[in-house]
Amino acid sequence: MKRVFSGVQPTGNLHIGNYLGALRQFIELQDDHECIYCVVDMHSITLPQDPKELRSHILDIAALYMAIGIDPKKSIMFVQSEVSAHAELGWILTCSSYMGELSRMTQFKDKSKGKENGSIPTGIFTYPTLMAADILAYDADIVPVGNDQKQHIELTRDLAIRINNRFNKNTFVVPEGRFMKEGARVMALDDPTSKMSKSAENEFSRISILDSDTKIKKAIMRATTDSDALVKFDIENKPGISNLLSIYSAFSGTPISDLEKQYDGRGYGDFKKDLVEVTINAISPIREKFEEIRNSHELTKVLDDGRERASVIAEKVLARVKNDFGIGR
Ligand code: AQP
Repeated sequence: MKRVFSGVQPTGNLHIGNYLGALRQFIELQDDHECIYCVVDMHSITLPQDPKELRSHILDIAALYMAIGIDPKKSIMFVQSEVSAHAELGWILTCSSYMGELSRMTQFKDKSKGKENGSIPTGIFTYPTLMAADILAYDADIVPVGNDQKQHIELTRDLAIRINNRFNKNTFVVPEGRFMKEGARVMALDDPTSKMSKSAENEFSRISILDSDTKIKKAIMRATTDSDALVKFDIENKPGISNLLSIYSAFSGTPISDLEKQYDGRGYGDFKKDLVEVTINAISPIREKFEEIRNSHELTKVLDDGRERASVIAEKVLARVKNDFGIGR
């Protein structure tokens, strides 16, 4: 069975971009793969977080994993900082990476925008090597993620191949990214030229899985479109309506071309009203399940068990890597 690894940062609650781009794949894969899903809390502290909120979001994300359908009997679920092999392997990979390749990461460029060189946190620079460690620590074959992570997966592959070539051994399994056809990159509702994000200031730029029906309706009805009232997919000239069409298609399973025909001549009002309904129908069952799981004893047990199972795998890989590098005795 092929092994799958992926993670989500607990920097806030999941939005529909995370869900459509990454998490839907997590569920699809768990029946015929060995799946390992992580709450990557060490990534969250690359930028300052309120400690109380962070701890609460870790459990929120874990509960959301289960609420969307991750079955702990089939998949391993755990919290990154509880398995120390991630940090150790992260350092080893940082030592094998180059300043040049890390400087080219677009996410680093975005997150450091507007900051003076001297005050850019080092963590947002080296974050991709920790992400590579997360994946390589499990000998993962497949990494289901959104499109925004493509470059980081490429770096992970480059590092694995570089180290394998250096030692002329299979020190690492070289993983592959897996991306959705619809929803791989959901854009912000207030600015369809940037991706939907948990940490964007405007809460109406995103729809979180735990949002109320009223908030969902408001966010969709005020989403940026254009003035020609034509429901047509055209990323270049009509990025707002194209984004909404992708979301509609991803939730309903209706191809975009069929949606264009369905809403031909009907304007944006009707389209948005139906999109509200489609979105609420898709995410309200997740919200209800989340409420049941969030404070349950079961969640604690699942994460404890996940930590033990993940540690066994990662420690074995780390021992192999340390041996190949010649560190330790
Ligand atoms: N807008 C998006 N569209 C499709 N997929 C997305 N992902 C994130 N945003 C979108 C995918 O969701 C998974 C988890 O992401 P993450 O939390 O680990 O980190 P991120 O990519 O930095 O997500 P956010 O929401 O933008 O968080 P902040 O605001 O904290 O930076 C990943 O597979 C990602 O590709």
